[in-house]
Amino acid sequence: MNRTEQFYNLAREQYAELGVDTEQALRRLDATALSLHAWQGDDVAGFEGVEHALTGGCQVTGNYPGRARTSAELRADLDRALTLLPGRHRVNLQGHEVDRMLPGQDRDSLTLENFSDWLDWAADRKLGLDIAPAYYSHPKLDHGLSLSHPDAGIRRFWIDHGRAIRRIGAAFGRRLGTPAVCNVWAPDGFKDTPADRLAPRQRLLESLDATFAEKFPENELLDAVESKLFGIGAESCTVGSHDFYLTYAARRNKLICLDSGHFHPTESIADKISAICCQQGRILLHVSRGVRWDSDHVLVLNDELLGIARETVACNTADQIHIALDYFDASINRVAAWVIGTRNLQKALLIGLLEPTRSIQAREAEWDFSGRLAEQEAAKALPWGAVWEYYCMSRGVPGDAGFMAEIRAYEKSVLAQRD
Ligand code: RNT
Ligand code: ZN
Repeated sequence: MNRTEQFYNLAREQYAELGVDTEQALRRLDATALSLHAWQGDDVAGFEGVEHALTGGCQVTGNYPGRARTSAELRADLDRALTLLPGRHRVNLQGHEVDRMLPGQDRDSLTLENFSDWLDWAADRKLGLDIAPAYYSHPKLDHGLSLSHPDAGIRRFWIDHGRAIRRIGAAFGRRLGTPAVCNVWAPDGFKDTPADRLAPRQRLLESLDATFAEKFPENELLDAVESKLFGIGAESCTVGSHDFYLTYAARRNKLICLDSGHFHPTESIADKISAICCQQGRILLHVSRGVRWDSDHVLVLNDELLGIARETVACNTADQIHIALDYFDASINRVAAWVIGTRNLQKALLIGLLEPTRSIQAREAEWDFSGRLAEQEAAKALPWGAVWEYYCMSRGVPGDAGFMAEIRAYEKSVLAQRD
């Protein structure tokens, strides 16, 4: 028996004394598929073969060598990252990360043919695929507006783009046997104080209803709508605010996408999860890390992430929470960004799964808030790291001390050859 197994057995005993079954926790972690955001690998640039400036507030900073320039390169990088993550996951695409564009084609006329290599790749690996329309970085994002633009022709273009992506997502769901989550996030907003906040929101509402008019069974497609507080160039008003989309999602039975980088810096989304789930709401999480104005830093194991993971474990009783990652950092190795961030999210979920919740809730039920606080704080010192390292080893992936060597080797042999 090696040291990892020895440490795990001791940890397992300690948790068992607290009524926590570590094997059950690991089985639940195995069953928690995370949707990996492909766009960390191409800096949200897409592969349309035309140079669209990065607009809509998706600011990617850094120029670390080795960015994926084609969907094939992006799949190679994702393959590498996935081999360093325990469990089986999903991959999340943007609507411009196409395999190819056909002559004369634009985003409003995309079909499955534009993503056929992605679908074959996912099917070969038994991965789920999610997808999102790309309402940004395109000339038709005009004066910062897409679905809420006053020109009906521009709105029609973006409505057709969203309708096309939903059809593609439903085709993913049919072939892969797991519904594609199709997340609508439109960057529409105003840099300075708008003269009219109502009309753009009325137009967004109509455009969304037109986008979602075509019905698909929920075993093929799940629609989500994502709110945002502000973006670069949309500091004064975001048309699709949280108030707008939470209402829309409840009225139209859509998933509400909570991006943890999209709220006031002191506002955590952890407390929103139970408030939505207790009303049969369904949630798409975009787990990210906001740092000052940037909503998209690589995840670190901090209190915000621990809180989101704990609440997700506590509320996800009927798989109504879909967990995706969403950040982009071009200042470090992009495969390392995927692996470090995703493993941190898995650690946070494991810590939530290993919490001696029954005992802590019993203290609360007895109004023993002193005991509750003592046990909550004591839980932080439990040996979750020994369970994590055993989880990695037993699922055939390197532990925390081992994965960077494999990423550095990949950088030397593949990424460094690209520029
Ligand atoms: C933008 C939103 C959105 C994007 C992706 C690329 O701030 O978070 O989810 O990150 O569409
Ligand atoms: Zn997001």
